[in-house]
Amino acid sequence: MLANAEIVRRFLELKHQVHPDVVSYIREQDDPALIDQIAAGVPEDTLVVSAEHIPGLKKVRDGTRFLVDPELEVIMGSAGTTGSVSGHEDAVHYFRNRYNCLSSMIRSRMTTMPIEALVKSPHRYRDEECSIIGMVADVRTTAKGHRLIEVEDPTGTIRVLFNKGRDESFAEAERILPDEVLGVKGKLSSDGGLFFAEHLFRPDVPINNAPFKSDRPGKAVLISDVHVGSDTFLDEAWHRFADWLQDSDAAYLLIAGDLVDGIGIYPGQDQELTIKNIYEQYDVFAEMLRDLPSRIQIVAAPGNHDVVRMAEPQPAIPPEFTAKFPENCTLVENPCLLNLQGVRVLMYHGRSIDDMIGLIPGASYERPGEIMDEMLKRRLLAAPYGMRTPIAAMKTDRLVIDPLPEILLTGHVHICGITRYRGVLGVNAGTWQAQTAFQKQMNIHPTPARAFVVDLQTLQPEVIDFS
Ligand code: D5M
Ligand code: FE
Ligand code: ZN
Repeated sequence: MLANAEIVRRFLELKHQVHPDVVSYIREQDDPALIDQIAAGVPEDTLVVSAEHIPGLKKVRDGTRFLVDPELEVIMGSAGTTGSVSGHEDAVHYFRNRYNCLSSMIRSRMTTMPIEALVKSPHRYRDEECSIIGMVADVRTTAKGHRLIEVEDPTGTIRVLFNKGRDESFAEAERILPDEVLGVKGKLSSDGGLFFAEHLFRPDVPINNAPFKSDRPGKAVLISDVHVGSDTFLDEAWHRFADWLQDSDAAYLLIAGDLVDGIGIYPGQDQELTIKNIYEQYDVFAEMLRDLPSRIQIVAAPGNHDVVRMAEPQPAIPPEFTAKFPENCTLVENPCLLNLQGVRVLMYHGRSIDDMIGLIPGASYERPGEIMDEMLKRRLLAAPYGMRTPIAAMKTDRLVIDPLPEILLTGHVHICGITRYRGVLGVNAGTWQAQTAFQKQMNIHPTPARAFVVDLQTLQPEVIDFS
């Protein structure tokens, strides 16, 4: 199998730099002849060989877009669709559903075998390169610094070792999260008890992913974490934003959760509240929305400070709190998938970012865009079950990213970030709350009072600072 460094070196010999997407494509195809084929078609003045230079690889987008009227549709996560959970049975279905969705994405790119086949006839597969797809049941670092994981498919379980000497797969192995689904290529140990990994494969975004763009004008404004009721809510900045919206040509306003600060969310919170009644917090928020132009379609989802259950998917904020909300506001669940003029927006509050920052080496609150890339690679909004992000195990896994959106919108960390991963635009929209005492203690520096405007015809974002 070709190593990354070898692929890069071969292109350098041909006087080309090469994009990592092309490197991983060649590695997955496992066909050294591809390098010459690709290089032959690259125009001389090309600085970096990218996916568009791969012969025969056409940009495709999944599915057809049915345009609706009015041009806002909640594809997934409309109010009342999360349902309740009943326990053990649901957890079994839940993980099976996650495995089925994600393994099929990997299986379309590689030939794999059931774990049971390997485990039951180790002699047959010894010394032969094989591939499996499993969900990560356990992940740890050994005393010698290797990465040892246990993966599970519907037929069996096997331990997989990533040797720290294999630089490139090891860097990825260090980023393995509990409960993500991986494809692994490698060889079985002679006693059949261990699988030596050579490469790992994630469900990922296809490199020929072509995002849909609206064929008519339309702009969406993306914000998050308003935290009404907190003494650090930035009232004046919000009013500047509201004034600006009056004259803007925005058609949509999406709010990714933590609409209000809530009550009893953390110890001593009442000391930091200007509005201590949860109904009043939503009433004030409702008033703020009523002051915005009624032509704007508003979509509001809950976050971990809102009044609904913490476990994701979180239900929409119930009617007893939203009686005063304007008619142009649609309340949705967290996460939800929206269709704006054919452009799909996956809106997720982002609680799992806390877990991912704790687990991924080098990840930082300062760069939420990188975490959004990691979500897209795993095609999961939240991988680990049973950490800081509570997950409601239902029959289907609503945290799987499928279908792919054009835009992924998150919030929660109160720090803006922007990313573009294989055509998908990621925006972490920040907050309307200044630094809290807790964040000061944690050395978290928010970037408040920003709104992101995305042109649905070009998918280009613009950030506007109201601070
Ligand atoms: O979260 C705002 C940010 O502050 C987010 O990055 C998490 C961090 N935060 C908030 N509370 C805690 C606790 N208790 N531990 C660790 N990190 C925390 P928000 O959801 O707005 O409170
Ligand atoms: Fe928040
Ligand atoms: Zn939050």
